[in-house]
Amino acid sequence: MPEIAPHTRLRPSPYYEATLAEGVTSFTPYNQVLIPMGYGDPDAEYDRLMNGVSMWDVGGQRQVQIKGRDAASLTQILSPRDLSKQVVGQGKYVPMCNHAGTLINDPVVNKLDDDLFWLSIADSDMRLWARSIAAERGLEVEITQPDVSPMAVQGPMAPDVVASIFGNWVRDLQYFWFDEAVICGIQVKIARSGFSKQGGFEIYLMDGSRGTELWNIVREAGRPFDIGPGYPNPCERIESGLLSCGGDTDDTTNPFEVRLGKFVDLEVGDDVIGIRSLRKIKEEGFRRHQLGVVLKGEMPSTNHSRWYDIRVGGKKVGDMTNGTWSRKFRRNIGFALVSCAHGSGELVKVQKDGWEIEGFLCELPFR
Ligand code: THG
Repeated sequence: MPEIAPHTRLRPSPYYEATLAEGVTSFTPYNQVLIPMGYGDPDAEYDRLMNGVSMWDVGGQRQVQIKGRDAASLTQILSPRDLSKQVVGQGKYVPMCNHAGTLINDPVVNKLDDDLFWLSIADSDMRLWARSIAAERGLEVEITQPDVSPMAVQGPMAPDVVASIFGNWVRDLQYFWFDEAVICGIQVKIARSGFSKQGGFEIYLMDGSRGTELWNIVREAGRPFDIGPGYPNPCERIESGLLSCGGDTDDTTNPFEVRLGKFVDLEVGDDVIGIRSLRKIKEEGFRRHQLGVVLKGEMPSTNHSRWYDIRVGGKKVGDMTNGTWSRKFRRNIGFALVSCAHGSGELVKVQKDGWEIEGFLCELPFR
């Protein structure tokens, strides 16, 4: 494989050196930051997440900071989910849309103060977006990308590791809530969150010069629990039904199509971007929906790097947007974005690399 040429547009995270020392074998760019996607032993990396504890460099989950008199107004204008009851110290998962109601990002919105928010973004430029909207609407806000880089600690033993560093109070944090902490003089925020369904925490490092130190603190605390490095695990996240915005969505996907309708509040104000389109889509119905697809055969299929056609009776009905060999179900599984005319239980054929693979559609999450 050719290498990815280094460039100053593509930045290392504060944990970069630490992950090299761990033997990282692959990266993917995310918000122009390199994040690890493998350490050479995918079975062990999956097993640790499912049965032990795993630590991830997710510094690419950048924070778009919105601060100032109109910060709460702007954050709501960007969010078709009602944030009026969000309190300081609480995060909320929010599908953000453009004016057409197309999903453009799905950040965790963290409320740090009444006039201070962080959008913990997926891979698209929400700083550019937020600044444009703020300027067009004449809002008094300052929008920046502060020096904040999350690390995730995920897996059933994550509470033991994080509590042994910061204290037992972390065990009482509710999902998506966060609080401040200091360890060895390093300022962090600790949230009950992370891109897996195995539970855990995210530690938001607030000083990029101390990434290696923080990594080593977690590494040491995790030693009794056999902690090891990991990453947002494609196998686990597909098994669990977690959406990858940009990976499982295209330039016309709306939140209803990809199971995010429950995070859209149609009663939010008319000034919220995309809300009129979303009301219309909800009323008129949408074309596609997201299901699981289970393929025949017990041979692990290789890397999934583009969308594959899904056919019924020789006609294309949608796309398989991502796929993985499921270690849990011992099958190749994936997400299907298909016409609403096709549903769970239906037999389909997936066109992959010149092959036609039989499979069936099912509800998500897989079980
Ligand atoms: N953590 C933080 N920032 C992030 C992510 C993260 N930014 C990018 C990306 N991940 C955003 N996407 C998601 C997608 C799903 C979830 C979190 C972030 C998630 N969903 C749960 C679910 O779908 O079951 C819970 C949703 C809910 O019930 O509110 O956790 O991981 N900091």
